[in-house]
Amino acid sequence: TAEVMSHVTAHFGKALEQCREESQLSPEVLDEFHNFWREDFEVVHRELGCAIMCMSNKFSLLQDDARMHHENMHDYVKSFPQGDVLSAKMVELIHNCEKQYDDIPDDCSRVVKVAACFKVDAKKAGIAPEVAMIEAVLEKY
Ligand code: BOM
Repeated sequence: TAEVMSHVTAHFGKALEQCREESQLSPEVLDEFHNFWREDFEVVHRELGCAIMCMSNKFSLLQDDARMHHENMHDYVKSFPQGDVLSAKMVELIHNCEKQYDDIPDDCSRVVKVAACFKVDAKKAGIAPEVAMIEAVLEKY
């Protein structure tokens, strides 16, 4: 659900500042991670892909090939309130997007395409959070 996704995003987003330098993601492109979900934010910058990869690695969500670690992602999402209602869907949506862009050799470029695909599909599935929902739970993490 969107409520659960707001918690996952709030927690995941805390890793952005740890990753900003190495990913070269400028605050002008994305200042706070939760703006990822804004209607007018375009998920297109290669540096955002690098940042998402770096952030994911902080929580062991990727395998050595920079693809999602299914079991760890499942457990990560499950660790949030009512996470069990979102975890399987989230893994399914991300994996479906990974399959569509598997031919892109550059990891950062591929991950940003996967993230953009995930944003579209999460909206379609009705599990994309409103930014206000994320802001309401930021202080919990
Ligand atoms: O193949 C690379 C897999 C990358 C997984 C992350 C994709 C989604 C990132 C963008 C949105 C994040 C929102 C919430 C936290 C996700 C863990």
